[in-house]
Amino acid sequence: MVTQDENVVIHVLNGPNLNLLGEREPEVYGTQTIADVEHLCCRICDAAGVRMEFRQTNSEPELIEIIQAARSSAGIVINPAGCSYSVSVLDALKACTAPVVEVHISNIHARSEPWRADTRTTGGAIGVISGLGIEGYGLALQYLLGARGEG
Ligand code: CA2
Repeated sequence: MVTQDENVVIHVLNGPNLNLLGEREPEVYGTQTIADVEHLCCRICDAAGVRMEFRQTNSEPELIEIIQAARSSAGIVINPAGCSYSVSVLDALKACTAPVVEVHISNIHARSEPWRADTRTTGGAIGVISGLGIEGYGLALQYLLGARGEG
């Protein structure tokens, strides 16, 4: 059994409408739900002995508050969804000492709407994973968990 280190917290944050994941546009977002995303993330953090806080909000101001509260944690995985184009969310991410990895379920560079690729928030992240479905969350967590051991 891996012992949980209660002092090490990784945050997985989700923006507007991701609570509806799995309900429509399965050809773009797949059929898995936000609960499936939480299970996936929980499994990975549990195995690493790290505490995870998983949040989804439909409110941009609330997302900013959540980011601020998480700013000095061990890491943040964020799918800002429709808030990906927000200067205020970018500014909140830039104020974080926590390493940030941005995730998009779909490949925002291959979508029919070119504006989807013009994310502002990516400027506040170490890197971005886009188009690998919900597996992107797992890969982002693996990166943050690996980076933690590198001192
Ligand atoms: O691909 C992603 O993860 C996105 O961040 C998802 C956002 C979209 O605005 C971004 O351009 C790309 C949309 C989130 C809402 O997702 C739903 C999925 C299925 C059903 C309802 C909402």
